[in-house]
Amino acid sequence: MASCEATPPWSARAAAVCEWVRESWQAYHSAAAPRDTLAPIRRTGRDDFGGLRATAHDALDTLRLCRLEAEYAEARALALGTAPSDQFVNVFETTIRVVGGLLGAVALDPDDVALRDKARELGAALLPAFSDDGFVVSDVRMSTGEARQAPWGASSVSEAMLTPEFRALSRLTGDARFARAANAAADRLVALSGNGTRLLPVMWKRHEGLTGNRITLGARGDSYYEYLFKGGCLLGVEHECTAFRRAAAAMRDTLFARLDANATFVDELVDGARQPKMDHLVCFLPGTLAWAAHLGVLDDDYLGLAASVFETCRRMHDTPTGLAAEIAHRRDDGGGLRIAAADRHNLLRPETLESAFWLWKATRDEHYRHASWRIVEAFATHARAPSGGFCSVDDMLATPTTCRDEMPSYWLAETLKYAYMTFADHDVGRRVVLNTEGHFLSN
Ligand code: DMJ
Repeated sequence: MASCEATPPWSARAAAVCEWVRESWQAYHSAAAPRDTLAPIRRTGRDDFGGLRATAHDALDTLRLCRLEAEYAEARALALGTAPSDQFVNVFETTIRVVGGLLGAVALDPDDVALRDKARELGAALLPAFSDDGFVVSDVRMSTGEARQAPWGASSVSEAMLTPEFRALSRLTGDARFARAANAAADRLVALSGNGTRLLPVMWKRHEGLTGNRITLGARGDSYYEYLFKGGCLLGVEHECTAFRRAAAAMRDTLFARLDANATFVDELVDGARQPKMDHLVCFLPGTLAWAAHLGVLDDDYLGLAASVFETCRRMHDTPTGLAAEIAHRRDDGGGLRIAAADRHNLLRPETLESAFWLWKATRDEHYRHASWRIVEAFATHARAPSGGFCSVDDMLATPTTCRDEMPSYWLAETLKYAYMTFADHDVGRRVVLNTEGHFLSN
């Protein structure tokens, strides 16, 4: 996989991002490894993903892209030393961060048999979550194979759609069990959606089917749609790609709301009624729509729609700090965005940067690189932990900001990676698949 030479100042900006990658890794490695994540204020580690060394796995392919070879060796050693957890772990988070991180490293170095075998070992320890009827329970104790449903008794549709990672595992290992398990769940979900004609309520119970009253492209729903595109259209699974096309039309017709001539908000539906609420998580969508239109999977019109939804995401960052809130509301007095007091935290999330990358690739409009630079500058200014690393922020409207004692692992996997790839103009092929955590599953 080649990287095009970027012209200044973009190459300098790519280098600045890699320096933040180095700083973030160093802070994690010195104070938190081998725990899952860095608590940057107390300068300690926390096991919030079952002690699977989540940050080490999540950092692998980003460190490689930045050519931080010594740091990559540290992360690789931690990853290879990871044992299946003896706690119940969330199957989705473990798949996207831990298995996804290993697969990302293997995609960039296909000769690394040891990392591939670790991906196989940890992936196999998740298989008890999948059952022959196509249901996926949320939690597994990897060391014993016990599978259980989360206490609320349901999985989300995002948690059950894991086709890109499990198909990659089958392709790399020759073991068909991985793809078979994920395909069964995807087939059931696609069937429940009327082959894409209906957007899905986000919760799924084994014996009751889809439950709950909320349809959202944000929390619990987001990556189901992302994976219809990536697993379906990019991996050539036609019925999933058809479902993606239909779902894109359904979103456009039932959830999109114009803020003005340039910006489109994405509502939620509760009991069929529009709710003018948009999670920052929804900001993965413009990138997905733009790339799908660029590849000819969707009509050209979707490129304009993608740009318009992106503009709403960009405006979420028009704040005193340049940081977005976790959730925005659409004002009903015409036009702008409203932030509720409870939603003012910023969790170093990647989605707007992710979409800027795909829109930059699809359009070559430097607007998207400039928008990305403003966002990472805001992180560098307002989300630095005093004693090293970066931190989520309590209130993105208040300056100076107050650090939360957490540096999420996706900061290294996704947020900084998409920024780097935008500024370096990293050359991804037309059919490259990155999982929902930003890990390369192919190159
Ligand atoms: C990441 O772990 C993944 O992008 C996931 O799909 C959603 N949440 C975070 C980032 O915000």
